Amino acid sequence: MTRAVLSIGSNEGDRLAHLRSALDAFSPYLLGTSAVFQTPPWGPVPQPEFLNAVLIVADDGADAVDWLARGQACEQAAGRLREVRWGARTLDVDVITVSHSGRDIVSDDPLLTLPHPRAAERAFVLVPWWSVDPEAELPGHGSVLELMQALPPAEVEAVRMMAGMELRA
Ligand code: A4P
Ligand code: MG
Repeated sequence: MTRAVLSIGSNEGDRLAHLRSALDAFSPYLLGTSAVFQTPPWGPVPQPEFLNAVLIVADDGADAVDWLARGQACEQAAGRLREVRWGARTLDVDVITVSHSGRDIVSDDPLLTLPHPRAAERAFVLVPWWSVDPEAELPGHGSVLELMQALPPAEVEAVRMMAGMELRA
């Protein structure tokens, strides 16, 4: 059995509908769902604010690559065009961690790097993840709470929970 932590994000089109489409696709496997957070764009590309959330999923029959493939199928269904790296997108599904029977999978394969190489620096991943699993650990980096506390406070505060905006319709 694998358990995965997925970060979903959208900053183009009907952002909430795009996040909900990912929730629907992963609903057979869902263990947990964070609230929806509005987050300033991270990275070098100027672009609109994102909505982000974190899903925790598990499946007896899935390996790590299956989670990536399922995420990419959601991105395609949301009409995602891969034009600019780190640029605006209808839907992005990043695989943050995968564990197999409780053991964390570590991979430096560029097609699926685990844990996600930039998760430790991203408040838009850590804050929703911590909110759905306060005990969470990012393999090789420590607890999500400590990672969050190590970021500039302004970055953490800028990740704002959207009251009244539920992932579940
Ligand atoms: N890939 C390797 N490892 C992984 C993994 N753990 N999860 C490969 C997902 N994909 C992984 O990704 C490029 C390639 O990474 C894939 O072919 C896959 O095999 P992509 O989704 O095609 O391109 P991308 O998303 O533009 O690039 P990248 O590097 O994945 O960007 P990120 O890291 O996803 O960053 N700001 C806020 N506030 N919120 C966001 O959600 N997202 C991004 C995108 C930038 N800024 C953001 C947000
Ligand atoms: Mg991505």
